[in-house]
Amino acid sequence: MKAVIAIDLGASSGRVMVGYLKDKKIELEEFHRFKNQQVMRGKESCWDLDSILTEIKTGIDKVNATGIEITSLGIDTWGVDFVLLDKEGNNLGEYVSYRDTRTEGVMDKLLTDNQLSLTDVYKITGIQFLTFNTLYQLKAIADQQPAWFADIDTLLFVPDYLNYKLSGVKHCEYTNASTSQLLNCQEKTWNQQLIDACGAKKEWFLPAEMPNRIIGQYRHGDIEIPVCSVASHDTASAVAATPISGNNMAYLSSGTWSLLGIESEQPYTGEQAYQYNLTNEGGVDGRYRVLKNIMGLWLIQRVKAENPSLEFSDIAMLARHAEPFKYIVNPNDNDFLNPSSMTAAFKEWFNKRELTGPQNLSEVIRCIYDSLTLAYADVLTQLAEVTGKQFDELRIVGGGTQDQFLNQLVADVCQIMVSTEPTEASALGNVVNQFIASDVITSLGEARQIIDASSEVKYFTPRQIDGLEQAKSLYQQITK
Ligand code: LFR
Repeated sequence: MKAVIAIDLGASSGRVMVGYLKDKKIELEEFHRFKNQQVMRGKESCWDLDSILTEIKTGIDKVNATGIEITSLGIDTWGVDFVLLDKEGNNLGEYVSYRDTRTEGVMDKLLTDNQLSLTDVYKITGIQFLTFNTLYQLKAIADQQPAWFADIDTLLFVPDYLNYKLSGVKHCEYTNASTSQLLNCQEKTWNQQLIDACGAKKEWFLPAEMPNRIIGQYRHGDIEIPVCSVASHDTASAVAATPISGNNMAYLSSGTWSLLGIESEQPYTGEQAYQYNLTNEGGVDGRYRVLKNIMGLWLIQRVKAENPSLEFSDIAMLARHAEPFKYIVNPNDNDFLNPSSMTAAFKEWFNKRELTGPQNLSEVIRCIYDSLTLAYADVLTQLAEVTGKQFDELRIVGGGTQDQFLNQLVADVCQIMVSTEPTEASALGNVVNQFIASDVITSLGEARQIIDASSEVKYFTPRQIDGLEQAKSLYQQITK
């Protein structure tokens, strides 16, 4: 039996887990779970990376106390966010989160200041335009010129920073770096023109290295564990753990974000892909994750936080009992990115357009489910058009698979066979990538077979539902 530690950080929690490989099956055991949420530092919405680091070490200690022999540890987190270090390796500024308002209006400013067009940026990077990409966060900093700006020596993405704090080694991992919108999509190297455009310096960036390699050691007391640079973007790890089979399967990584896409050996950066704002993020083995971000279960999580007595099962029940397709929004509207109240943001969305909006909690929740699944259907159609594929199965992975009502609604609205599992996709991807790094598993294909064999796959067959065509055309009008 072999065992590794997977540290999987999400936008609402962090987990330290052990992944075991035994008789060609993978098992996960959670040793430590802690809350993660944005905290205000002055006016900025930030991550508390210092506390996160303490929690990670606590988790490693808990594993170590059991005496299990550990081959390595690996960290995956969300994308785009980074830490700036001075020459001595001290961090500069706060650990600002991508949901902070500092990037409002910055994309336009970057384009105007540098006489660049959206297509110029897309042709280089193949990355979708999200207001919070690293490119715009850096421009926001450069324009504000904080007192410490001249001291910047190195930029580390969040998982690379945490690896650095554990091992003392500065490293840059490719899958997370690809979310920055600063890498050349084909060459996978930093693009000088975009670095100049956001006011950064080439010297701050380390070469983006392919994942699945040991980069250093974590030493603490009598503990010494090799640190493995895994596919450190959580979505890249989740896709690595998705048992993609055949050519006509799309995936949906369903968590705080819904990431719907395909895996491809080559990027899609043509006119149509640009029009649809499809992204070509980096995956294991230099593959591309051709996908699109949809606002995801963040919408539900925030409504739940405003109604603390609700369990997730109550939420699905409320949705089930409300009238379908009565209220539809564009879930990707920036109004939902970080509002002070999500429920109020929904009401406001309709008010702004002088439309009648949801009247009660149950209608708000139903509106979220309907709007999300309509967005999934829309992205599936766009992907089919761009890639010429005819999808016959959508594999849903991640925490969202626990919502059976949602799984069935996805099948019905997208009119596609849905399969689900694994739920712990990012952590499992993290685990198998470490086993690949230590030659315990030989390839990603083998890893996916092992994961599939270790999962209890469930299927959801599409049913005919009333009002779907009208709902789809309303969705098109809203999002035009
Ligand atoms: C999901 C995710 C998405 C990325 C968003 C922000 O956790 O990593 O892939 O677009 O968070 O980084």
